[in-house]
Amino acid sequence: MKDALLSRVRAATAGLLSVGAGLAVGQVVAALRDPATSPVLAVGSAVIDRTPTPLKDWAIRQFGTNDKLVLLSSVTVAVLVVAIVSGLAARHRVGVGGAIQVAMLAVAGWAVLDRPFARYPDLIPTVAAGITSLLVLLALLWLDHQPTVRRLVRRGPVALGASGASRRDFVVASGVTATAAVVGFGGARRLTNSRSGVDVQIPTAAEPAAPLPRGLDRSVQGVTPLRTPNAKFYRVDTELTVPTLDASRWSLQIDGDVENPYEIDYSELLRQPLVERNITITCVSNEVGGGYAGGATWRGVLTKDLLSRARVVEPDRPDLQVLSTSFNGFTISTPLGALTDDRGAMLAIAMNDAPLPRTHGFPARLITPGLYGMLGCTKWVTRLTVTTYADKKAYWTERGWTTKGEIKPTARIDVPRSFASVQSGRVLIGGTAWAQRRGVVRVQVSIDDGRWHDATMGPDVNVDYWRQWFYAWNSTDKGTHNVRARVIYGDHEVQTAKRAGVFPSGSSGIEERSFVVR
Ligand SMILES: Nc1nc2c(c(=O)[nH]1)N[C@H]1C(S)=C(S)[C@@H](COP(=O)(O)O)O[C@H]1N2
Ligand SMILES: [Mo]
Repeated sequence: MKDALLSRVRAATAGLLSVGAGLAVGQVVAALRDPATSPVLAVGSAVIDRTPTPLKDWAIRQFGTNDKLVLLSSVTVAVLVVAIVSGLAARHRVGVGGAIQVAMLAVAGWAVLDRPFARYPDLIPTVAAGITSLLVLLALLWLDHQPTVRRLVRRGPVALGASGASRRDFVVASGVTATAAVVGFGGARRLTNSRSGVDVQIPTAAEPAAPLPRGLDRSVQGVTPLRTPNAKFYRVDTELTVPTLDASRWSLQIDGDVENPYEIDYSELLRQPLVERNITITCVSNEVGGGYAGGATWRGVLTKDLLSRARVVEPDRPDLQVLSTSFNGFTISTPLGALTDDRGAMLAIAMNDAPLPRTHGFPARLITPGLYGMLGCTKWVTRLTVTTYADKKAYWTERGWTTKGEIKPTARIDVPRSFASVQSGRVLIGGTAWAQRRGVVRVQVSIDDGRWHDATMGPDVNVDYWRQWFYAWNSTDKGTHNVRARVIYGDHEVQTAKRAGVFPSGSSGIEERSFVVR
């Protein structure tokens, strides 16, 4: 009885370790070529692309920017369960165990080839993973004296010698395989990271942005800094790994309903007149009070100039869009007008005086003031196609999100934090507010549902940049209090109190939070 159980445990171990070793080899081979071709990531991406929108929103709400990690871990757990099953099956019929692994391989291969622009050589990491896992499975079961494997090997062309192996050999071999797999995963990760730095010189702008004034964050602790450092800038995209594009092989194609389609490469781009602007970008998935917004100084080439060289055929047609495509086929629709009017939309190549980081779209991305990221901020962009909304649908459009995504004006409270406990006396309430294209006029604060008080405003950088604010409140009553903040923007319009969720066109409503005076 006990023997039978132990034998099952060892078979399960063999299944698990063989697939683990295979995946590790797949990661290493992929890291050497292109990390995105790893079978794990390919399957993960395929799952993410097929996750229904409500489930995806739920994952983003529950896990924030870890949503992808959670999805990826679920895929990994599922794979490991199947791996165990393959080991158990091989104990009775080696062919069945092998067939289960081959089926997994086939699914991974399909996922790899299903990626946009995939080529057959992209299968190399998956095939290497499959061969490794089958060989390791056979070797471990052989060492474990599994008769099915012994029979197979004896009949086969290779003579593995007499059966001198002991159970101890199985344990040692398992330990070695597990260690090798862990080292493999770690090594693959380091390889990928070491290739993620960028080393280019971006020329200065012909029209530099005015330097940012001193922000309120210097005086009011906890208020969002006026400029978001690159390393702290929110990141939202559908990629599982950070794309590592090579600037010298990158180019941007401009085509569609234009008289002069053309292509521009990175070195030519650097020779164009560069502009620089301070712009706050925001994600449509940002909840009221959320952190998916950032302010930075962007440097690049105006899309207006890039598109005028292409000469749009009928520029005044109202249904024209620019479909921008990233290196792997992800797409975004931007109204043509937003890229050709005077707001200063650009193809950005630098962020806060540094080359665009890989996480934010290196070598080049779009930045469109006033529109949510999913409608005007394509990262790793390689193509701009002038077309109509009827002809082409972008990635999020197909998933039901709006195509008219003006960023909704909002005020955010940064301090006190939710349920923070503060000293009685002078309580500093502060935060930031944005109303891109319209401009923040002021922020008002209401405490315990009382009347609205004007906050003290931080520097006004420009209409497309966020603005810091604070309000000093003299607290007398101990206990729980609540605070609300709203923005007055543009032509003295008041931020709407109407609540909306993020789908399909961005959240709205007034942020309210509680804190305790002690
Ligand atoms: N290629 C690509 N570009 C993309 C996305 C994406 O998934 N893929 N996401 C968009 C979304 S939803 C947002 S909010 C912004 C975020 O830009 P950031 O990650 O630099 O902050 O990028 C946009 N550009
Ligand atoms: Mo977004």
